[in-house]
Amino acid sequence: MSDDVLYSVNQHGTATIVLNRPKALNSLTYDMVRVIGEKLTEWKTDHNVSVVVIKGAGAKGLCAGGDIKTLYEARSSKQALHDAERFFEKEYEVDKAVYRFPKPIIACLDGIVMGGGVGLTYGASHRIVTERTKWAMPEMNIGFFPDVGAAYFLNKAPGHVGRYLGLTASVIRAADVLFINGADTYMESDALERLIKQVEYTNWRLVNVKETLEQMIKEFQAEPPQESKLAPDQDAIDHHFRFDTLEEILQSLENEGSGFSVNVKKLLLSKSPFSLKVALKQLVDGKQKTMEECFATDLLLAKNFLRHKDFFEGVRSVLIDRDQSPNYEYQHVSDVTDDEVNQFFQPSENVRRS
Ligand code: QUE
Repeated sequence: MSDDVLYSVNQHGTATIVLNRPKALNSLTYDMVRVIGEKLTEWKTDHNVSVVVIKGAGAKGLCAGGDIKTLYEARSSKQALHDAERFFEKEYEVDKAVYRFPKPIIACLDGIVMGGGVGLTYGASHRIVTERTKWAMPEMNIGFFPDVGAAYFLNKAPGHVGRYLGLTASVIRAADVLFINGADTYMESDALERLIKQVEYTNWRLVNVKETLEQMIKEFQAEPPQESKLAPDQDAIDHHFRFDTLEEILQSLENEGSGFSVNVKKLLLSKSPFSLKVALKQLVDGKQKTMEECFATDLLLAKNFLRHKDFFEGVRSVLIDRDQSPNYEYQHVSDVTDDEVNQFFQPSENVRRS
């Protein structure tokens, strides 16, 4: 067994999961999500575990997402395609297990928390952000779509801010993660380290776990250093992103012509037109879905993207060749038909391919 994920249980009832692939920003492999899933299943009913801590090793942060470089292999081998499908199945299963976990989970959203890192921690009961937090759903940068349950949790953000974040892949800081309901508490990174030490030293067998934990977190809690950037933009975001088609959103941004709308339009036009349309439908449909239904849709879409040119072009241009000039299948959103988008929400054996 590799040590890409570390786990431990101390004698006082604190269990810890450490994502331990710091050279790859702790991006998640199949073996990592498998081990996390096994431990959560075990700890759910283990009377020696009262509290779970999830954190990342190294200075950069919690987790940059999935191990995209390995997923990229799926383009050239049947075995790699099968492995990639298995990764998404296990990853989403573990994300769901975090939502359902019956004991407190403290998620340390310190530093980079993106994509798969967001998915792994969104369902945790006590999510803590710091001055170092950089949070994003960055999948639109690689011709993919905001997965790991984003159609569920981005719809928990105020107004249409979740759509904006998913489609533009914007990076946000602590105050905004709180604003979109992606975290529960702010504290300084140093304070978070002290909190976790105190959690580890506490004998959870002797106390009311929930009350004691919440009292403890309160003692370290502080006000975020920067104000929310999204809150002042929310009226503009809601105005432009209230539409259910990309054509209308882009037209609305064009009509306005302010600095903000020009920038947002430019951002959207840098993405795969096909990915944009699939993601918007996923997020619109997600409003009516349960968390579990959102993950089921994500699995279907992930498997279809593993068979679509734009995902590999996106990954190639950002992480392999780093030329930042993807040659996506379509040039304009108007070239992508509703029929093709709708087809993509069907199992892969039903997707027509050219
Ligand atoms: C979009 C993404 C990811 C990304 C960049 C994007 C992602 C991901 C990584 C990543 C970064 C550094 C690594 C690594 C992976 O980058 O999901 O192995 O060392 O994991 O624009 O979705």
